[in-house]
Amino acid sequence: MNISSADTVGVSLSRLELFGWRGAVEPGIGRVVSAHGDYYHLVCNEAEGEILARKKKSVFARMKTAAPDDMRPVERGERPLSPVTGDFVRFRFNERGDSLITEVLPRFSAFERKDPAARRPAQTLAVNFDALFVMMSLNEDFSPPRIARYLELAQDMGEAEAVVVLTKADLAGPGAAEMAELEEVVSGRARVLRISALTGEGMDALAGYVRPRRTVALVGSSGVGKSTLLNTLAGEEVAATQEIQEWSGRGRHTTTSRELFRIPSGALVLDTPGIREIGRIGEEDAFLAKGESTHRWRVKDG
Ligand SMILES: Nc1nc2c(ncn2[C@@H]2O[C@H](COP(=O)(O)OP(=O)(O)O)[C@@H](O)[C@H]2O)c(=O)[nH]1
Ligand SMILES: [Mg+2]
Repeated sequence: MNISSADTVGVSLSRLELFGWRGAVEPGIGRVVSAHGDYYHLVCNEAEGEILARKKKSVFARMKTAAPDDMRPVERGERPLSPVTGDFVRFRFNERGDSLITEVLPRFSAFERKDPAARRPAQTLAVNFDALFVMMSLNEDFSPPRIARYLELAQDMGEAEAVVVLTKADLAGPGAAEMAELEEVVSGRARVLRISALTGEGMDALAGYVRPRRTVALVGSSGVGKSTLLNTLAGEEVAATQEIQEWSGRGRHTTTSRELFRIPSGALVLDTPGIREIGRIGEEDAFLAKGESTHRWRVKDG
């Protein structure tokens, strides 16, 4: 891929715009490229590379109530959004130390795991993406019900397109009946693409999504090939991948946090760990990780 795409020729774009910002360019706006506990790495127009920022405590402090947090129904929007990787934020730049994040700007898309059964806020898996690649491999991991669940969650994600990306097309895949089942659950709600990072099969079809200043979010179970796809698109190893464990056919956990990469073509790719790593290990997690015959949430406590 070529860095000097048509998109960047003749136009001088700020760093923030190169990282996907499409609003008015003002000082003090950054994009979160990774989050590590209380620390956030931001890209912005104020500095080269990445700067370190923390949340301004008085803005993001949790409200104190008598009830334990997980017993209190939390309405969306009740407290300020906490930044996650992919967010655009306002921050107070500090040249000599940590900058302070003061606000999370509205998200144009968000992929969330809502769980009405457990009374806790939705888990935000990816934000501000133009395309959501719902990835699943064509080997043992293949499960149409899981894809159905992802597409269900993607329904109100905002201004973005969901694309089902079936990986490892070079391996002996599922039979015709299983493929028909997949087609049925997708039922025209999303394009279905088949790729192999190994042979390059189907990679051309991704070009329409992997474009300068557009963000592609990769979601799907651990081991399906998300980081491998990122590396293939980048043309170099930017993320660690894993060897599938022979005995289980399942991957080990390599990508442990979400990270946003700008690849040489100018596209932005958000790599995520499998749902199990970012969620609590519980019934709902197993649900997305393994797939079930029903598309409903299990009610955990009743
Ligand atoms: N045969 C085959 N293996 C692949 C392909 N893409 C990824 N893999 C392998 O699948 C394993 C898991 O890949 P990884 O990218 O770490 O998965 P992630 O957990 O979704 O990020 C690694 O051993 C990769 O080499 C593919 O297209 N074909
Ligand atoms: Mg990974």
